[in-house]
Amino acid sequence: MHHQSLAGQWSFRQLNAKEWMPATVPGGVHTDLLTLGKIPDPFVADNEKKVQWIGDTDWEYRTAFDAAPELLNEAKQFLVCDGLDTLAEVSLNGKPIGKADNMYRQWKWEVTGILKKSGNELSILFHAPVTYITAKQKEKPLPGGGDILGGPHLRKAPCQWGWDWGPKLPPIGVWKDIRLEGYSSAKFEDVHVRQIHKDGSVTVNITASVESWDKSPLGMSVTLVAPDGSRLNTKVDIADKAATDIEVKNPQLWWPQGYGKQNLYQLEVVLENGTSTLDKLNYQIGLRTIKLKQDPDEWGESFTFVVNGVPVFAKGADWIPADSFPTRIADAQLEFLIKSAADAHMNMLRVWGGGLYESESFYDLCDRFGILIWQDFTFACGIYPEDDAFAESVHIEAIENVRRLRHRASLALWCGNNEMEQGWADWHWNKPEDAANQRLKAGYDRMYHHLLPAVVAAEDADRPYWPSSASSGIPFADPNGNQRGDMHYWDVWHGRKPFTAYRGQFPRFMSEFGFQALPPYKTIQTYAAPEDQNMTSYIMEHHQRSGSGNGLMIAQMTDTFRMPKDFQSLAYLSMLLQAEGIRYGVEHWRRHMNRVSGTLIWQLNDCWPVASWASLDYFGRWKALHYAAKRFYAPVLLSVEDDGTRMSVHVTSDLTSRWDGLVRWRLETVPGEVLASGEQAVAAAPLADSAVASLDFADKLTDENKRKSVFVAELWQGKELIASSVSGFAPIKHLELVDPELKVNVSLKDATLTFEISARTLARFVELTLDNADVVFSDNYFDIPAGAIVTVTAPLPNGWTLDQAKKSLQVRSLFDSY
Ligand code: BMA
Repeated sequence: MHHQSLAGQWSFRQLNAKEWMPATVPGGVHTDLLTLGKIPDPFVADNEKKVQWIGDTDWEYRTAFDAAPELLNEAKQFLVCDGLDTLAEVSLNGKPIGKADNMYRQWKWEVTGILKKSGNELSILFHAPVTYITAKQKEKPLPGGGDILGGPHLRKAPCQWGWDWGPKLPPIGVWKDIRLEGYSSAKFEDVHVRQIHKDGSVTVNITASVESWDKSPLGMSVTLVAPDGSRLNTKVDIADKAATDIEVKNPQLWWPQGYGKQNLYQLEVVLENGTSTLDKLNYQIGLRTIKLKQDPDEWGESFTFVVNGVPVFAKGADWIPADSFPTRIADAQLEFLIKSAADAHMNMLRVWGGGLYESESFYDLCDRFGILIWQDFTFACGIYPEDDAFAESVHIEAIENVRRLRHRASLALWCGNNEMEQGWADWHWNKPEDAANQRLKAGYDRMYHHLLPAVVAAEDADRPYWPSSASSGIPFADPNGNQRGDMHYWDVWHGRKPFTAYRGQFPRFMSEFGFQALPPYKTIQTYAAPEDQNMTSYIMEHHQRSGSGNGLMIAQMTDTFRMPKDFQSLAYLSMLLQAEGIRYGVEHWRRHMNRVSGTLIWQLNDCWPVASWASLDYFGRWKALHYAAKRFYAPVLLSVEDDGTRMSVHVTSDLTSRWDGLVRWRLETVPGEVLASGEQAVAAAPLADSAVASLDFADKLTDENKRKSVFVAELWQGKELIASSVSGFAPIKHLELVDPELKVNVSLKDATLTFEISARTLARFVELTLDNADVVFSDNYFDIPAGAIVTVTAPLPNGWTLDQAKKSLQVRSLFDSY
């Protein structure tokens, strides 16, 4: 076999334009034009509007190349495009070789006989995607599926048409790898790696089918390399199919983040003919069992992921494409995002259906960091065509992507779509008197209750399929209920309910809920000039896609905080508000972990700089929510259920063995006078919530000192303070803070900065930032009780001195915001 990459420098132009311009493949029109300086950066100000013509234009890409002699020596040559975005016509040496119309499919065309030794020219014509869907939409209007109407007519990422957090910038181009592949006599058609766990040992089963075009005898040889470097081999003869087992006697298991190590094995599967290699595939696998436990119980039916026999409380977030232009996402950027998720103790991400089946690098990282993946098929919030051609295209797309990803240790579940069952059941899509509408509903039923589950059953029988998110699992029956299945809870935010509404919900699995914040001020500066830095300016509203989202933020902000004194304080408060709201929900659901089996925050990341529900912004900056997640997703959680003058202290443990420690609590005033205090030993049961103490301070609190006092709880393990929490008896805005006179002592050792921050009186939500450098602090947006010192660390920015760090440090707390 021989592969020849065709990635690299190409040329492109508007169809029939005179001038060809340099292009990068994989890549796309927007990023190519941007590199050439031919369009303004669409992420700045309202430049997005100035580049809308791109999606209404046809584009040509071409490259010239010589074919490697080794490639031409093979019996057959193929052009393989891992992804074309989206409506493409491909020609080689002037001869049309194929058409594409689904960005999620791999396209493979045989080019034997067309390919020459030298002077080959490959050209790809991309039709304007917006023009296409607009015309289709005129013929047959389909609601939803993106802001530019008609998106469901084309198999292209729904969010690329614009979403309630994303711009309307549908990319166009060769968006994945492109290459020539040559084979002699045979190649793998499909390889399926499965694992059977029994009595402490694991059988890795490899089943392959091959495509061969002569009668030569074939063999398959398999090598499994364990994390410690030890190797296991096996070899079998092949007819048109082959299967072989590798017995792993002492398996080093793979665990999700927080439950154990992420042991990974490397598997190589080789197709051979005597001693020569005909084809070779490599897989990274982790040995573990994964099940979705759905057992009837007193509340309905459980929805719990069980890994290696351990029920896992899923702590995580929903993932969207990390850039509107996915081809420019660097591996380092992906790694930063996935590592940030793991650093905040997340163990699950849901790859949301309005985006992509992600890249190999993405799943490699999830395997490595122990992040379970809930993978939606890529359909969201729309009604899709019901015709056979559409179903067939999706059928192939589903088989290809299931086959590509099913060996992954991290992959936990396949899900049909995002919020479309809700659409039919709850959003008035259903019109029983309208025959055309009922055909679309039947199309829905066929796709998500028959076709896709059949693909998963046939191609990946070891994994659960779930029809939609949210769903009860029973077609069209109460898809967003508390009794069974998963839930999306949007009454806080879209419904403008207070955060306390979260405590009224007991979903079996919360797969979406969220609250927006502005991104950090440094990020706002990249899109809004000083004169636009006002919450209701045209530019700030352009970078807000959720209806009157800025107003929703302000409204809830005035429920919680005092009016901010300036725009920067408002940006800071918006982040605190988001962090506080989500903390409130997650702590409640973790306290009810016997009933609720997971919380996924909408959303982890952003695809451009914008006001959104994300905890990490487009540049990867940690918003206050992400630091809060690091605290509220900790394996041992201290939380306080506040109810008027009553404070109930809980310790919730995701550890598999008993945890011993101590809770210390104080009722104290803002300046630090202790009105009451106590301590209580804790023996936290494994995988359970423990109610530690319930204290009513009614007799200690008057209407007046309620606004001057707080309840401080601390969790100690020996001499180490593990966690602390501050709760009030009045809304935070009514708390009578005084200047905490924050003092910071900064020191440096081995490229790590240490900050010791002390407060004379209670300081709430202390924020540390460094001008001119982005660092992740070990903690941020934390409280400091009166007289206490909090120590946090951060890596010294490259090339910096201690002095520079001291000079660029900015500190503020809630007291400074009004
Ligand atoms: C959910 C998601 C997204 C959306 C988010 C915020 O419905 O599935 O469609 O971005 O809410 O509105």
